[in-house]
Amino acid sequence: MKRYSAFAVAREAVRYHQGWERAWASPQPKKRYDVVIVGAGGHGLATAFYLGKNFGITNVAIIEKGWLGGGNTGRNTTIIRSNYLQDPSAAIYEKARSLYETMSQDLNYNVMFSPRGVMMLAQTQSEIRGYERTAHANAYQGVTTEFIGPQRVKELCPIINIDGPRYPVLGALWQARGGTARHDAVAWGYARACSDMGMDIIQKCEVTGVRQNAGKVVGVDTTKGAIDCEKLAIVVAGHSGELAGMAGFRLPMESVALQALVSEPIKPCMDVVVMANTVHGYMSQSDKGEMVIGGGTDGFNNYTQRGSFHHIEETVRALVETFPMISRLKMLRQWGGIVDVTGDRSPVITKTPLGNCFMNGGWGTGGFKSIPGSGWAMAELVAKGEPGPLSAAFGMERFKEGRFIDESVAAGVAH
Ligand code: FAD
Ligand code: PYC
Repeated sequence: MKRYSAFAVAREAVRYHQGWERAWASPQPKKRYDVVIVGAGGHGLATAFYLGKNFGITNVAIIEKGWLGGGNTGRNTTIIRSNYLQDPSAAIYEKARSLYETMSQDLNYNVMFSPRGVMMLAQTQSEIRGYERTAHANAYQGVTTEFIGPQRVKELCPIINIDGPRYPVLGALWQARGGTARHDAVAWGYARACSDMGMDIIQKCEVTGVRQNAGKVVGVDTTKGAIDCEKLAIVVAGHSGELAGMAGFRLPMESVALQALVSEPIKPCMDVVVMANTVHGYMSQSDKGEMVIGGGTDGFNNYTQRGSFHHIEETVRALVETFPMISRLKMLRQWGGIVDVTGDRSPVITKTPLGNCFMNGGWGTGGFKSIPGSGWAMAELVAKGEPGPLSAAFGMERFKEGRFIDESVAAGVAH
C-alpha cells in the first residue's frame, strides 16, 4: 500500500491523479479463513485490524451484506466522549477516545478527529447532582471531565440561551478532549489497513446461516456460497438478534431506529458539541456548516433505516428554547439507523454458547465513539478465546447474574 502524505498529494497533482490505487481490494471469498467477522461496520473492521496488528492473525474475512460503513457507522452523528459513570465503561470508552487521538497517524488515513469539546447540559437539579457525581467518578477513573457553571457554558457556546423559561441551563458536564471524527473515514481507514494486511473485505455478501457441528461453528452460509472458519465473530449492531437466531441462541437486546437530521449549511457558529438530555436533543456543526441534530430513539421496535416527520418536529421543538437560532434554519436531510439496545444500556463483548463463536453488539445509540476500544477488546477475546481486562465485565452472563452496568444516563440519548 502506498503511503498517503503531502508529498503523495503533490506528486499526484502533477500527474493528473492517475497514480492513486484503490484503497482496498474487493476479492471473491476463499473457501476457508481462520476468522470470519460478520459485519463491516466500524466495530467489525476495528476487530479485524487489531487481530492483525496485536495478534498477527491476518487470514481473516470481513463479510458485509451491504457496503462497508453503510450501517450505523456511516449514519451516526460522530460524537466521541468517555464521560461514563461505571468503571468498566469509563475504561473502554477512554481507551477508545485515546486511540482516536492518534488514529489518523496509526491508519495513515485522515479521520478528521476534532477534539473540540463535548458538554452535556444540566437543565434540572437532578442532572446537576448526576453530572457532579459523574465528574467525581471520572476523576477516580483517570478520565478528564469537569462540572462547569452556566456562565462558562455561555462562553464556550455563545449561541446558547441559558435563561430558558422551562429548562434554563444550570451547568454542564464538560469533556474538553471529547469531540467528533469523520465517520465514514473511520470505516475507510480501517478497511484500507485491513486490506493491506491481506485480509478480505467481502461486500454485498449476506450471511444467511451459521453452520455447526458438535457445539462449534464450522462456517457460514452466505449469498456468495459457504465459507468455512475456525472462529466466528458476529459484529452486526441492529441485526445482532437475527444473527444470534441463526447461531441458535437469544440475546437480551432489542432493535430500534435512531434518527438524525442536518440543517442547511451556515457560517461557523458553534465549535463544541452540546447534548441536552433532559429535553432529548443534541447538536454540533459539521465541517460543511450544517447543524447536525438528533434526539431520542423511536418508541417502537423496527428495522427501517429511515427518518420520519414526527422526529424532526419533536427534536427541533425540544431544542429551540436552548438554541433559538434553529427556528430560522431550513432542515435539509434526515435519516435513521437501527441500533441494538440492551437493558442496562451497555454493550456485550462476549463468548456465546458456541465455543468458537463470539459476539460484539449492544452499543445502542453510542457505539461510534467506542469503535477502536471495542475492536481492541474484541480482537483479544477472539484471539485468546477469553476476555481481557477491557471486556471482562461485558459478558452476556451479566444479565443472568444481575451484574448490570447501568449507563442509562451516560448513554445520553433517550431510549
Ligand atoms: P454497523 O455500522 O451498523 O455495522 C454492522 C454491519 O453489519 C452493517 O454494515 C450491516 O450491513 C452488517 N450486517 C448485518 N447483518 C448482516 C448479515 N446477515 N450479513 C452480513 N453483514 C451483515 N454513537 C456515538 O458514539 N456517537 C454518536 O454521536 C452517535 N450518533 C448516532 C446517531 C444515529 C442516527 C445512529 C443511528 C447511531 C448513532 N450512534 C452514535 C451509534 C453508532 O452509530 C453505533 O453504535 C455504531 O456505529 C455501531 O457500529 P457497528 O460497527 O457495530 O454497526
Ligand atoms: O453516545 O454521545 C452519544 C450520542 C450522541 C448522539 C447519539 N449518541
